[in-house]
Amino acid sequence: MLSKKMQEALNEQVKIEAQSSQVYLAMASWAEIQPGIDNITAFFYRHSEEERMHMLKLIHFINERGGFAMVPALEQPTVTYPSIKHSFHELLKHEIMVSESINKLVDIALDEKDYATHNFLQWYVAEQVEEESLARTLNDKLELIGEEKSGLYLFDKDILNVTAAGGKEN
Ligand code: OFO
Repeated sequence: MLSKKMQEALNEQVKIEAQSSQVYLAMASWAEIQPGIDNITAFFYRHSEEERMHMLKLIHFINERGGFAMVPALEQPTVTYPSIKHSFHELLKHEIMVSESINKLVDIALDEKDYATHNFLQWYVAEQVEEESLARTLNDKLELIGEEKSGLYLFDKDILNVTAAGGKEN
């Protein structure tokens, strides 16, 4: 059984994951109307789907543990970006914020001696390591290529090799 405090904190995370999905969905829609970056667009759409999966996983966990997962209202995400580079920079900032939030949840689980939730959260801890690492790699690449069209063309081809789920490149 979840404590009230743990349940509230997990419900907050439901909102963060849902909001993450919206943020990346908005990036995807914006990228889709930019010429020639189909793979970047697909990357953002896929990332948005993954965040929804993170949210659903939390919802099921809360409900299975005797709590009630409340589907939250969401904020309007940023809908346009000055450049592709900006959007990836925001993605990294966002993932860092999510990691901090997961770490706080882990702290609460330990405080509450809720070892089941602590165990459940380890999946998110590992996921955040992957997502931050992927976001850093992509930002580093964009830094190297600059804003030139030829660089973006290569970046768009390269991102095909990146799996959002694993954060690995092959
Ligand atoms: Fe849910 O991992 Fe990104 O935000």
